[in-house]
Amino acid sequence: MFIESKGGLADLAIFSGKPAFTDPLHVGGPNIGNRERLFARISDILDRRWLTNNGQCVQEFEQKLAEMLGVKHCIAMCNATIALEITTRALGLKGEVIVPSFTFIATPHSLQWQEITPVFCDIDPQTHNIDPACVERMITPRTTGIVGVHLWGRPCAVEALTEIARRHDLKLVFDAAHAFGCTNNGRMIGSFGDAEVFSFHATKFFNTLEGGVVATNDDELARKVRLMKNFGFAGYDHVIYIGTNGKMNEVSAAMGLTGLESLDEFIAVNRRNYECYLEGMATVPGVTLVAYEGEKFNYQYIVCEVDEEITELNRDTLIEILKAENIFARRYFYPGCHKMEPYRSYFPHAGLLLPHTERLTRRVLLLPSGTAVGAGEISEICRIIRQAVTHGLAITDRMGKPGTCQ
Ligand code: T4K
Repeated sequence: MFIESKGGLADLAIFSGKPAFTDPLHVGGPNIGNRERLFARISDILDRRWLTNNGQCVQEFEQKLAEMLGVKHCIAMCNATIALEITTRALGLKGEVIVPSFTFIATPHSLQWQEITPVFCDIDPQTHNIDPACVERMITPRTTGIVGVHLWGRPCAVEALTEIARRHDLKLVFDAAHAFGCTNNGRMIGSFGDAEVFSFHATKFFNTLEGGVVATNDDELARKVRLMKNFGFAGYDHVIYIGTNGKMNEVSAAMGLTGLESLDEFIAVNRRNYECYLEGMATVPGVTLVAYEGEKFNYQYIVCEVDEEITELNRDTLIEILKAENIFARRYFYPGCHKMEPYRSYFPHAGLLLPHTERLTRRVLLLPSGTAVGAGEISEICRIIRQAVTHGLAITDRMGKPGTCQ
């Protein structure tokens, strides 16, 4: 897949060298489980002529997830964004809800969509997760809940947030979109707070094409979520609640059941890739890999922080260099939700309260991983980054400082 090793500065594709890779390498390249098993399941679905609406595969998938996560209820959904909307609605959240700005835009959008105000909170620069001390400072009489995000699959401060929620009588939801298969204090993420929401989008290491799941131990909440994801139907011709359509279809559930059978393998590949990156980056000054230590992780995201003072190379310049080589690195979650619409218009000064978020959005870089990437590719990616950093100043002089590329 890759063509040649890079030597000097002139070899870099950005300066007209040959790209290192013929095919693009992506951050979110999907993992595919066993095709025969998947096709057999889809064939059964077609034979049964039951394609959605709480079919056999969805029921089996929900049961397997609940067993794996050690939680009473798992409700499969069409995606995590709708799952977050339904969960926060079913919990009766209104007014203001505290969320990190350093997250995917779906986290605040799921609230704003219901005219709940997302109040952006700063993060702990070490963990990249919402800072409980900051959460406490943002609470007002209008606050009804907190949505913590387990960013990169690293658990946020679950215990501290639980205590704050208890003390202030707030609901606590975790956006666990990144955290499938991960633990907090040795316990599977999925049963913390009032509910946790996972994403099984194609770009996640475990996917159902599109999909998500709400996990909760709360019987009443589970009942409401089930009603709401099915238009509020409690039975034929019997609607008792306002609802929407959040259902997972049978083919997605079949993909999920098949993926579960390869879950350990997906995680092993991610872990091996992460270790290859650790080794390859060890000799790159100014580029630090986010650490996965002390818990069970899925290792799906390879996250770097670029310290421009050391690299003498802007993070965005590095992205351009990699792109020319067919390495599609990403700068999740630039520029921070508070700087995207409608929030930047609603809260033009939010950044003043988010210094760590603003700093991190200028430093973070995600590198390709997953089953489409192996040790050879990673070694080459690291070599290119090392090469670029070695010539950081010369490259910056030659290219200028983009800093504003989208
Ligand atoms: N909360 C958090 C914290 C989240 O990160 C997310 C989603 C959500 C909530 C909401 O979950 P969902 O409602 O999506 O279930 C992607 C995903 O679309 C999004 O699901 C994910 N987070 C986010 C972190 O990443 P983009 O804008 O980066 O997607 P896109 O289309 O650029 O794909 C990323 C890369 O993956 C591409 O460069 C190419 C590759 N790719 C993508 C797809 C779809 C493939 O190789 N094959 C594919 O099928 O948002």
